[in-house]
Amino acid sequence: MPEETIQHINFDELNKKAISQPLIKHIYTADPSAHVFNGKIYIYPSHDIDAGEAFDDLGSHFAMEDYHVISMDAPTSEAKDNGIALHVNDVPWAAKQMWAPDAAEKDGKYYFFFPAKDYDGVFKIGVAISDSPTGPFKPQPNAIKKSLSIDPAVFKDDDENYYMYFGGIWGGQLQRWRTGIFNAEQPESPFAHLPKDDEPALCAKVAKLTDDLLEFAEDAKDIVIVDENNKPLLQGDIERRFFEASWMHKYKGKYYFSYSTGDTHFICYAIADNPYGPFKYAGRILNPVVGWTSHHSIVEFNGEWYLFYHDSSLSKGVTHLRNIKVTKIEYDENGLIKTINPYNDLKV
Ligand code: FUB
Repeated sequence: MPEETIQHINFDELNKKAISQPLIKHIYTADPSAHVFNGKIYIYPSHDIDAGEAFDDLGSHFAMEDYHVISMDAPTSEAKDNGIALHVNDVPWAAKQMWAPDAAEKDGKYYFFFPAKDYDGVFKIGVAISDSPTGPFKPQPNAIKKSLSIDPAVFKDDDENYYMYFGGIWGGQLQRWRTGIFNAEQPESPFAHLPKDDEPALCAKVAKLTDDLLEFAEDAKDIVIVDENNKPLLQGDIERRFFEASWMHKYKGKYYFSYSTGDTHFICYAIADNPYGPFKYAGRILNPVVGWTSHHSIVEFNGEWYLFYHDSSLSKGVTHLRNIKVTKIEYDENGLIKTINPYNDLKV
């Protein structure tokens, strides 16, 4: 995830044209997973810092150490930072890189899901528990068994089953698990072990969670995204294939799987009749934002739908110093989401 040139961007003009402004400005935040618990919005973001790591295609410069929970009474209200909810030093198995998290509520308890690299440099996913949606969260001593890669998103279905969607390629290491065993060869290469361009794309994963939400109840399955001819998207289809940042929401009985295309910077989505898919590619939700990464969540509040997302406008384009934002989303009469241009007619 190298820094791309931002010389051409006039940030005063960009901020004027932006459809929304940073929700908080006193810390850098990214990867906002938003939920409505007890009528209030809680956002579970990454907490970006400048740890002085060199930029590379593995995302080593995303060296985050802790998490803060942000709360809002409504999407237009002031956002409140509730302080440190979990720190890497409190997680026995986690060494570094606290990347995009999520949370779920069950029976009055709050479960915080987060990826981090273990002491062997392998991304796993952990869970931590609290009686409060804002934490502090007490981590389980070990990562979730058979968890791998990054970007957990936990979806509660109407039948009270909970599913975790996860995975990310390049620095997210999903391609290293293709045989079921972690492939540690060529550790510096984000591209080694990827499928060829004319092969089916690597898929995000889904696993139903156990009743206590602490483990996978089944082996993770592939989230296959198919094109207009019902053929799986190919790895070379870089404007549509999955890269990272899974999210699931349900609209009018259909399952909407949304995700980032990474190096082409779109948030796209695909639709299915059940939580496992296959999902049919349906289009773009968000055009590219300032900064290399794009990551989002979608949530309903008082009958309206909102996209929480991030860009790097607050840091004037520093890719690993991002800020969370929110905007409304709209569906057409066929349930398709209207594509959002984050800076109106200005392209980045
Ligand atoms: O925040 C670190 C990583 O950047 C996330 O895990 C990815 O989704 C991307 O946003």
